[in-house]
Amino acid sequence: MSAATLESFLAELDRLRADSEAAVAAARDAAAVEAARVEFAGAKSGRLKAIQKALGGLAAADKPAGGRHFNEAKAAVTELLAAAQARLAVAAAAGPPIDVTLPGSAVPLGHLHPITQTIRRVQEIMGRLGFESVDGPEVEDQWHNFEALAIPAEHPARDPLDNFYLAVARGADPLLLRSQTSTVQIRVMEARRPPLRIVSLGRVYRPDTADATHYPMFHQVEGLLVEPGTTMAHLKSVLRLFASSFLGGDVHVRFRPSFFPFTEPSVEVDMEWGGRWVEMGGAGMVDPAVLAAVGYDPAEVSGFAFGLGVERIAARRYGVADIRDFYRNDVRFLRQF
Ligand code: FA5
Repeated sequence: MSAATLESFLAELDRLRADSEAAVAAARDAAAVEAARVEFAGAKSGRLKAIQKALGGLAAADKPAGGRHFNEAKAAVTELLAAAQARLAVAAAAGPPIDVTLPGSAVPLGHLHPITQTIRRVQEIMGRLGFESVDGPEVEDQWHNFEALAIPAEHPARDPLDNFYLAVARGADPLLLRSQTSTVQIRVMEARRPPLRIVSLGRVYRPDTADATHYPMFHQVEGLLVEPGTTMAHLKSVLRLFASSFLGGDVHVRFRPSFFPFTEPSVEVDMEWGGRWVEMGGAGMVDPAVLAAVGYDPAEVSGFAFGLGVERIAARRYGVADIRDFYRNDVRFLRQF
């Protein structure tokens, strides 16, 4: 290069910078970056080297300005090449490029336990029938677990329900883990006036030995409706509507005479689904004595109540033969729901 004037010298530097930027931007791999480095910054025949030589041909007065611009251009080109090399090194460390068109690998998500799913489904179906979901305590006093439900201390109905007592201060009323969700009937009736339509779903505890249909901790759905003019026909309709929604298809409901101290008359509720009758729970008309004990007038209102076993209806719904499977914590089993 025989640049004699400062203008042509600076123009050559500008061209070099523009060319080097274009070459680095177009470089897709290490070989292309290396080729750009040799072309622009090569020690023997790089273009920077050639321009540096031309610096000597400038007029003495132009040399300081020419030298300053040359140094700037050299620094810019060097930095450009170093950045391109660093970029490639990072890309190489990150492995092969990602193909965003490939299907992603799914992140395994957990899901709700089948009993929780059943509880939510029951609440949803009963909600559509106008029953509000309410909660009650799992640690209960004897009044709500027994006496208010017309089960006095010496009553034989207490035996299968008497369960896990908590240590309390001497002289205090003993507390226990509730053995049925019927406790919530009493709590709600004590706190509110009719008309009432509630469901309560929760854990209960009994001294039962675990087998295919029993577990010492299980869940119940309690339903309570208190309105003037309520009859057994309403009870049966509600249970049948519930069973049809929950199990799907036309479910038949059968009442068998039974006894619960807090309902009169009392029945066992069976449901026929898939050609088999299965006992789902107990039910009946709220005993007038229970209504009176919570301050309702039995001449004015009547009500029905039912209590179903959640594990039993879940087992029926999902075709599970042994309710103990729900609590074995075997994810291969639980994953199916
Ligand atoms: C009761 O608990 C009454 N409170 C039901 C009731 C409510 C009657 C309102 C009248 C009015 P029972 O003890 O039968 O009744 O239990 C109801 C249901 O809970 C049973 O039908 C069964 O489905 C379920 N169940 C009872 N014991 C167990 C157990 N150990 N494991 C799993 N489910 C059980």
